[in-house]
Parts: sequence; structure tokens; C-alpha cells
Amino acid sequence: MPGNVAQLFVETLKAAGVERIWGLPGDSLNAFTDALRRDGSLQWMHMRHEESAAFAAGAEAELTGRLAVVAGSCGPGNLHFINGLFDAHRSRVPVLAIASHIPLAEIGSGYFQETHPQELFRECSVYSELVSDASQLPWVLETAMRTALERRGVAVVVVPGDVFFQEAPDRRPSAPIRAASSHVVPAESELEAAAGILNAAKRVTILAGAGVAGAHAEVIALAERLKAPIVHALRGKPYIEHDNPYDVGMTGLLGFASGYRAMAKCDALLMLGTDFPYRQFFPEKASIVQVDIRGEQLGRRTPIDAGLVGDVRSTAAALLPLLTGERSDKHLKDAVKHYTRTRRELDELADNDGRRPMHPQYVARLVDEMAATDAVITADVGTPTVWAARYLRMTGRRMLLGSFVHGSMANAMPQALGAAAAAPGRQVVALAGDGGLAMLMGDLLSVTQNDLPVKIVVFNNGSLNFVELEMKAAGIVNFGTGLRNPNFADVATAVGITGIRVEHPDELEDALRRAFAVPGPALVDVVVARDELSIPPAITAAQAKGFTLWALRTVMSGRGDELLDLADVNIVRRIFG
Ligand SMILES: Cc1ncc(C[n+]2csc(CCOP(=O)(O)OP(=O)(O)O)c2C)c(N)n1
Repeated sequence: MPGNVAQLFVETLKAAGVERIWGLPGDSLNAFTDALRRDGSLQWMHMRHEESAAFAAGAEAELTGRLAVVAGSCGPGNLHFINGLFDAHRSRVPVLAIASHIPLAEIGSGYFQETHPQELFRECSVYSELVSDASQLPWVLETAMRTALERRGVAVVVVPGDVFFQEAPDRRPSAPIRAASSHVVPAESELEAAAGILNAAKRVTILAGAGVAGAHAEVIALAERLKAPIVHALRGKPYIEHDNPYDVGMTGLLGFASGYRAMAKCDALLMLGTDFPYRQFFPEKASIVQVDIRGEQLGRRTPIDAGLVGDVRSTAAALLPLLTGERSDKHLKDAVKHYTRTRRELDELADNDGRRPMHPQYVARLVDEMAATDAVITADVGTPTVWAARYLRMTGRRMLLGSFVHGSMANAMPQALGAAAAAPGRQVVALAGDGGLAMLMGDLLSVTQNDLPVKIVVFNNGSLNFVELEMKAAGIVNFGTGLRNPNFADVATAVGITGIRVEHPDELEDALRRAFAVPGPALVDVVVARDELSIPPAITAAQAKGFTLWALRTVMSGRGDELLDLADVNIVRRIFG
């Protein structure tokens, strides 16, 4: 039996198959880190900022589907987790946060470093409890771990430093804690009601989200029977875009016209495992059938006509035999044709036309072409996510990670660390923004500290570019968005990472080849155009007006030269009509 509470934690985590802990030590965590040291079988992933640790753990959890763990010290130590934990929680991935606390007897006294972590983390967790006596164990720990796995989210266990040293209670252990696997199928009557709606429709479109993971064949079979184009939300991309003749691209703010159009033109929309949040992209007149494993998500984005609670794989398989009748493939053909054209237009924007600074699309395209077919690619919030969404092709073995629900900057590099630790031997590429990389740049040191061979490609546009775009769409002159950057390749070199700077597009291919070939980590700092427009798929009248206003105001404020730099004249023409 384990001796003290800290050792009980270590034993329970090991039994559950946990392999590593991401974190940063501190006085109140000493018993725990000492238990790790004595045991020696769990890897301590030493990070420089707890937020990065939480992003890394979230990526590990998303990639493996298994519980990932972070540990941080009391007060400011674990408070630093919060943004990364929010991200993991909103992405619905199982992460356990061990938050050590001030001495038990001091809670409530306004003691040095006092916070109330179980309250602070309440909003970003499925479970958050304080252990104030060893007798609560192992129940609290086990419940936390199971809740994180079964409800998919973050569980927080708060332990005062002195409680870690208490003697652990003696109880026979439960079976190791793992996610249970089950099939959830809607009742027959509900399947029939949904099939009735789909059978009556002439033009069905499928919208696929992250819930289609593991259901590729079943979703394709539905599309085939329904003659339905498949649009995906960003988190559905790695699971459904590949090997998919029904694919018509993505919708949403980062998507492109064909995805938007296939949704706008349908008379029935079948939503599969998606909580796609932007109401303005849903069709106004179509009937809507929604399938989700979480009943509470039904109808929360758009009114629906039938809501089914089930996992997509089982539900799609159960629905298929109920879909009867011949259906014209006109809608499908039309959507696919439009997609082919849109795709070609997008690809044309990603050429090397010799322009300096180069088009960021070209960088994304080359990464796509040169990265391994099973690479894990992470993308920073900001324009790297736009380029990843548009130019990375999924293969069924590639994975794309980002902060796609929480939408936090600075996610790509620490997520890459999490992926590299969880999947040794697999290529991991981070597409970083210059703002994003700088935000958690201290953890470049964690790349070498933990020997993680990540490849970081920086879209160095000298700005908080996505915000500039938002300002333009709102008719506001850019302000507060310029970045005075260092040469990031030099920074990388200084911390022991192969650093390569690329200013000319002709040098990019060689640079990426070199970076991908070196056995260790590498950073490629690519200077890209600042004024590339990543416009949404359907630009509203208000946005068009916004762009016009921005143009006028920019000229009037004496910064009209910005306009002359606009990269793609055709796009501008399209915006201004
Ligand atoms: C933590 C955080 N702060 C601010 C924002 C608002 N925001 C969204 S994208 C963005 C710009 C990102 O800049 P960068 O990483 O350089 O990428 P770029 O868009 O320039 O390619 C900002 C400030 C955010 N999403 N998250």
C-alpha cells in the first residue's frame, strides 16, 4: 500500500495508464514531486509556464483520448493553468489538474498565496473539489479521473501541501480507471421520425463536426444514400475530409464559399456530431435533423425538427436502412462542382509568385505538401488557423489540433509539445503566429528541456493579423496591432533549436526540407505578407461596408500605402463589388 497521500496519487495515476505529468514545482507540491521522484516511472514534463503545461496536456488528451495530467503549486502556480484548462475543457478532452494548496489550517486567513482553486476552476471543469482530509481519498481522486473521462473535460483536485504528506487510507484499489466504451443509439421511433424528414427532402446536406470521429465509413454511406454533400466544421476536418468524394469544404468564418453555399441551398440539413456555433451560417428554411451524443446540445444553435441522442457511428448505421427512395444527385453534383472551382481559386492564391514578403498561403501549402502523411499539425489562433483550415489536407492519419472552441492565442507551440510527447516518432508541426509564439515564448525552453523534436513554422507577419482583418471588416483603421519582432530563428538558435529564417519564397522549400529532416527540434521563421485578406466565405453587407469604410478611413488618416500593399486584387474587387 502507498505510504502518504502523494504516493497514493502516483499509484492511482500509474494504474490508470498515465505516463507523464506536465507542470512546474513549488513548495506546496513538494510531497507530490517527491513521490514522483521516488517512484521514477512517471515522466515529469518540466514546463516554464503552467498555461503551456495545460495546453500540452490538452493536446495529449485529444490525440490519445486518454487522461492527461497537469500539476501545479498553490496560488499563482496553479492559477496560471487557467487558460489552458479552459481550452481543454471547451474542447472536451480529459485532463486531470492536481492543484496544490496553502496549508489546510491557513485556508480562510488571507495567507500568503491564498486563492480558492476549487472555485476558480469551477467554470472550466466537470469536477472541482478540495481534499481537506486524507479520508476523502482515494474516492475524490478516482471520481475526478472518472468524471474527466466520462464527461470529457477537466477535473481539478485541490490538495493542501500538508495533506499530501498525510498517511494514505488503506482501501483495496478499484479496477484501473479508463474510459468506458459504449454504443448509444436513439430509439427506433426517433430514428424513423428523422428518416421521414430526410426521405421527404430533395436536397440534403450533411454538416459534420468532431463527433464524426471514428464514423468515417458510416457518414460516407449516409452521404451516398442521401446524395448529400458533406460540409465540415473545423473540428470535423481531421475525421471526414479525407477519402471523401462528398466533401465540399468547410463553412464558418474561416471556411470558404462552397461550404457555405451547400448549406444555404439544402432543404434538409443533417447535423452530425457538431456544435458549430455561428447561427448566421445555418440555412433559414431547411428542415434540420441533429445527431449528438449530448442531448443538451440539441437545438442550441439553430431550431431543429428532430433531435437524436446517439454516437454518430451507431446512429448513422441505424439510420441508413430507414433512408429509402431514389434521389436525384443534382444538388450533390452542383455542390461538388462549386467546391472544385472554389478549391482551384484558393489554390491559385497559394502559389509562389515571387512576391516578397511571400503569401502566407504558400507557406501553408508547402507545409501540407512536405509534412508526413501522419503528421500532427497544430495551428495558432489567428491567421495560422485560417491557412491550416484551407490548405492542410487531411489523410485519415494526420491530426489537426488548435484552440478551436476556446479560441486562445499561443496554443500551437505548447500543444505541439503535448503531441510530441504523446506520439514519439510521429512528426509534429506547429503553425505559429508571431503574436502567438511570443505570448508563451518562454516555453521554447521546454522544447529542449524535454527533448521534444517539434518543428515550428512561424507566420511572421509583424502584426496581430487576424485582428487587423477584423478591424478592416468593422471599418476601423488598424491600431495597436503592429509587432516589433525579433528574428525568431536567432531566438531559436540561442535556446538550442535549429533556427532558419526565410525572407524569400524561393528559399522556403529548402528551409522546410532542412527543418523536417533534422532529428531534433527546428524553427522556421517565415516573413509573410501582412496584408493578405482571409475573407469569410459569405461576406455580409455590413462587412462589405466595413471594408469600404476601412479603406476610406485608412486613406484619410494618411496610411493609404497600406491599401497599395493588398495582396490579392481580385479578392479586393470581390469585396468592393
Ligand atoms: C489570449 C488571447 N488574446 C487575444 C486574443 C484575440 N486575438 C485573436 S487572433 C489574435 C491575433 C493573433 O496574432 P498572431 O498570433 O500573430 O497571428 P496572426 O493572426 O497575426 O497570423 C488576437 C490578438 C485571443 N484570441 N487570445
